Amino acid sequence: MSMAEFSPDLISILRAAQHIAVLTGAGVSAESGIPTFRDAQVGLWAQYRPEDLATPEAFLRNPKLVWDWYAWRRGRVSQVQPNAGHYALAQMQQRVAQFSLLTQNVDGLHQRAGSVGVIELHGNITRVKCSREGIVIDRWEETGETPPRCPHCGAGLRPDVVWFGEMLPREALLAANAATNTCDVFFSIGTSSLVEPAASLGRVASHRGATVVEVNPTVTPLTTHATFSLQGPAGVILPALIKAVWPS
Ligand code: BV8
Repeated sequence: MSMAEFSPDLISILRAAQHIAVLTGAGVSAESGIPTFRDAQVGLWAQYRPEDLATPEAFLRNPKLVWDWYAWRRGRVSQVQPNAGHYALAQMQQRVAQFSLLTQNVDGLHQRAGSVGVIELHGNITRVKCSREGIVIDRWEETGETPPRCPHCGAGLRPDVVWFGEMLPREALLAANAATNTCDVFFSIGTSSLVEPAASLGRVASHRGATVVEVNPTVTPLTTHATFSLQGPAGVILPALIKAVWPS
């Protein structure tokens, strides 16, 4: 996209912004080769819906199946790289007085692209925690049993992510609400705006008068609340937007 494609109003608003908040979803990682949550599952996992596996009930019912699904996803994340959209957000952070990056993604790609202080609303698939104590476990004995057992209490280990039906981490939610309530500009990038409570943040920002910018190839429930709707892939739009707003 060229500079001509962006509204002069958007460019001047971003240049003047003191606090930009950004909410990202699986769409930001699509161009890294990670299928979005609503893309069809592949291979062995094609028979399952993510919503049916990403729950405490699924883990209780079949801990090995859920552990193996996350182990497969962890392996896939380790083989991909951040894309131009991730890097553009790390650059934006350098250009703005205050920048809050809230992500629903669990792949850690924002951090690998250089973003700091990332607020992980749904946890991080590269971390593992004890299913009983809730503490992050870095090392465990591989006995061939899956899921492996907590070295402290012997309970099964699980991914350190927020499953459907589970509360979001309190600190992350407080930080996300604070950023939403104080930012000048709220970006919603690569999310279908369906999963709560993250999906409400854009509407809250819009209702309090922040400028809301949506970046998504398709229309979502947030689009009608957005001040600017940039329709296209994040990996194309974001680098072009950075160049247009901060050319030096
Ligand atoms: C909770 C971690 C208290 C696990 C995930 C209020 C109303 C209705 C329902 C609820 C509600 N409150 C709670 C619920 C229930 C539930 C919920 O929201 N259900 C939905 C489905 C209706 N929420 C919860 O359970 C949350 N907990 O609120 O606790 C509570 C509990 C029960 C009842 C009441 C209160 C916990 C939610 C967290 C779940 N964990 N992930 C894992 O990853 O395995 S959510 C999962 O979905 C991922 O984190 C993912 O990021 C997230 C959201 O999906 P998106 O990121 O938006 O991805 P999606 O595929 O949907 O869309 C991709 C988008 O990208 C598309 O729009 C596409 O067009 C776009 N795109 C594609 N390519 C590109 C692109 N955009 C830009 N560039 C591209 N190249």
